[in-house]
Amino acid sequence: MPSVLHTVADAVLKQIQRSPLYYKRYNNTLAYRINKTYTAYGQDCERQYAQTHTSLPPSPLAEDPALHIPAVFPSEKAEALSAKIGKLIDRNDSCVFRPPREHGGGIAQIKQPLRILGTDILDTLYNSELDQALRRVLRGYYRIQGTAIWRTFPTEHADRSSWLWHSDTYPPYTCKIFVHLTPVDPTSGATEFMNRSDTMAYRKAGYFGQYGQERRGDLDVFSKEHGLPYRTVQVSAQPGDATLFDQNYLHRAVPPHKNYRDIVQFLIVANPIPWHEQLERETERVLSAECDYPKDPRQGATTTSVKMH
Ligand SMILES: O=C(O)CCC(=O)C(=O)O
Ligand SMILES: [Fe+2]
Repeated sequence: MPSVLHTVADAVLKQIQRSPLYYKRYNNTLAYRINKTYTAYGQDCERQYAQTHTSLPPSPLAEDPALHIPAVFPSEKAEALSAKIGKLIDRNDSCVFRPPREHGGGIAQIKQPLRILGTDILDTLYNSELDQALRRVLRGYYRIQGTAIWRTFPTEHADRSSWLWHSDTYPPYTCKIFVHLTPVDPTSGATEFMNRSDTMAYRKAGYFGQYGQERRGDLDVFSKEHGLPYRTVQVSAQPGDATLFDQNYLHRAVPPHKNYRDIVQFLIVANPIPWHEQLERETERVLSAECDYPKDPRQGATTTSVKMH
């Protein structure tokens, strides 16, 4: 049983984490300790990078939630990967995880996707436009923290928690990439995002979309109740295109209505050395890693990680 003192202390901490000064600084409502650790780490990486490079232009995700970068991976290879995913699903291979209906259903995830589907998809990060954009977002070098690949099926029952408006609530100096294996557009499967200032306005009005039970699908209704703008951004993409996004701005998945949607997702974290050198040092870890963030981002640190998106 938590003591009254603990309960009061938790309430005070939550109030601090949900105050404008705090979430504007960190763009999340995480505990102070994790934000402090990631900020110190990210600033160290940033300083090291700045010693040998000219200064970086501003982040393309400073205000906009997402950036479309075409043709980061050959479209025929993207389509071949999608076909391979289809075969694994059809034969109900042991690497296929289908969350049951009571956990949202609607998707099939490939476990250990880089081991099952191969590592060619990592070549994506050699695309110079994507590499430059990532350097601007992470303020220097970066690494692949983890990978997820899943298929989203057409459905009318949008009850997964990522189909509700949410912020992943990840630490600073992180971002996510989608590599599209199937086409998406606003009517079929394109994730919906809000920009930074709108995300902050919703937080100010009390909407955080952090925990499952506080997430809602009807922010259009909330916006009217609180006099807020409801302008959402969706990015159309073709197989082989990337969408880079800040997972802490409010967003939600939109189930496709016609065909399924296949996505590769990378979680990216700032790093003192380039991603491919890091990959050589920790190939085994990267091949198994999911899109959770580690509690401590420094090299060789404990691998305990936190899952939430
Ligand atoms: O599947 C999607 O479109 C969005 C998933 C999501 O919320 C995330 O990756 O953080
Ligand atoms: Fe998310």
